[in-house]
Amino acid sequence: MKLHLLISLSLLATSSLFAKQPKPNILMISVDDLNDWVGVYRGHPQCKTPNIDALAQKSMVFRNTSCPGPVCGSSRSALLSGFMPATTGIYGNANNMLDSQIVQTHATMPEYFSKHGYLTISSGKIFHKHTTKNGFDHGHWAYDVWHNAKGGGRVDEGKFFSRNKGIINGKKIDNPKYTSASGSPFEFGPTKGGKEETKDYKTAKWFERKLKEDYEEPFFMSAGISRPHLPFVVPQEYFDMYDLDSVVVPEYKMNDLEDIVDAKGKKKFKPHVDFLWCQEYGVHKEAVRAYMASITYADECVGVILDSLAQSKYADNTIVVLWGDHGWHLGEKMKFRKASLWRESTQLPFIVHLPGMSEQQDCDRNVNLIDLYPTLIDLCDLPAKKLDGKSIKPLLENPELRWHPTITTQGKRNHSVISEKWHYITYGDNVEELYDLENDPMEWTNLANIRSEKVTAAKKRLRTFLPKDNADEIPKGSKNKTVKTLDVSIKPNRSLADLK
Ligand SMILES: [Ca+2]
Ligand SMILES: [Ca+2]
Repeated sequence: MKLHLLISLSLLATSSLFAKQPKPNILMISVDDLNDWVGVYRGHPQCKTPNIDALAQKSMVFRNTSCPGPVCGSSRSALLSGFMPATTGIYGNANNMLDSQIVQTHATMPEYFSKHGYLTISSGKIFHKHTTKNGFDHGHWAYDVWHNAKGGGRVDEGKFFSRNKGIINGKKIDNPKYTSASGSPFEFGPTKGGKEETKDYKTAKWFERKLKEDYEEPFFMSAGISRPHLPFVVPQEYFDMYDLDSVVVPEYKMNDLEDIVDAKGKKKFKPHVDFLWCQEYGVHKEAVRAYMASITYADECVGVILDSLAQSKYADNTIVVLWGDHGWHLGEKMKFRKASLWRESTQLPFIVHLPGMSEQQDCDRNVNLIDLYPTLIDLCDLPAKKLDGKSIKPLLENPELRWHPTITTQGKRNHSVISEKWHYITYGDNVEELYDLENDPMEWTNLANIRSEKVTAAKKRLRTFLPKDNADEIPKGSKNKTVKTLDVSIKPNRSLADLK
């Protein structure tokens, strides 16, 4: 009897040992400020992204993905910490996630994978960058291997556009209405040199080398591509792919903002300064072409990394995830850039390839970048962890599964709740918006103040998804106490063993 038990136990141990599959590797590619103009998303009829489209052809394409927050800092901090802005108080680009109490006690996504046996490797923009008293905080502290991405490319001054500096096609045209307006530089134009000297291309080549190396542990590689983020400055060859005269400009209505008003009837929004500048100088097409050129350049860099993976021994056991951190307006709702709760800002491309997938599948459910951390834990069979998102592994198995709406937060008490049918927006000052996405995908007609049972019912249901608590914003980084020189030897006082 005793011997029998012993044999059974040893058989059990042996079989479970053999049953244990090696953990899949992860290749996560982030493309900064990439909106739905990616070919497969059909957000623009002309934008060329052959490499991302090729990835899509063997992946799950999530067609309705929201960002946790509609700027780099809040979106990335939520994705990487696993906690929403209303939980952490990280609402904007000036909030460093390390100042949030919950982040101080919980492992970020790469740290959690490192803690559980993965080798984490990163280069390019993954974490939002901050200046600190000790130099730049790149989020380098979260990785086992981190490479500082560098590169440039001198702009061709004769073909340069800058709203802030008052430059149109290389010519100085000062207009204080635009040059004195606030906002980071709105600039675009080609570089004089080729792609070989640019940062993202160099980053891609660095990953090409990394994918040729041998690893004892499974790896989690995070590649951050910085374009199409402003300035839209990329080599001339990408501008040449788009004929300026035939560039299609997004649709907008000049009276679009008039139906978003407070209780006194006062309009909440004005046309954006970049939009007005493009109108006044007739350069909307130039801006759209520069954004598309930047996307096509970013796509080529993504292609270098994906081709390297395909040619490597890791091709068949690596999960590939590609995401943009939020959307981007190019004139829709008389706005440029991000940082709004409208659909153009909150929606982004999100593509997941699992080993063995060989065909494109589409999922229309409302998912969120906050779901990525728990999803990767689930897919790699790491110990479960309580986070704000929810694993979308069930949707990767069955994209038709019933799901639920999701939210985006921009500053304390300002939220967007989106379902496949409706988009509800509520601001701390009680202004509301409601759009019928099926009949009004451009979000032109605000229904929030219309008296109708349908509207009342939609608002009531969507409001149930709002967070119950809204954390106070954590302190903003103080500019006069900061150092901008790189010092990656400085790391926060974090020990993986102590992090939850
Ligand atoms: Ca961004
Ligand atoms: Ca409107």
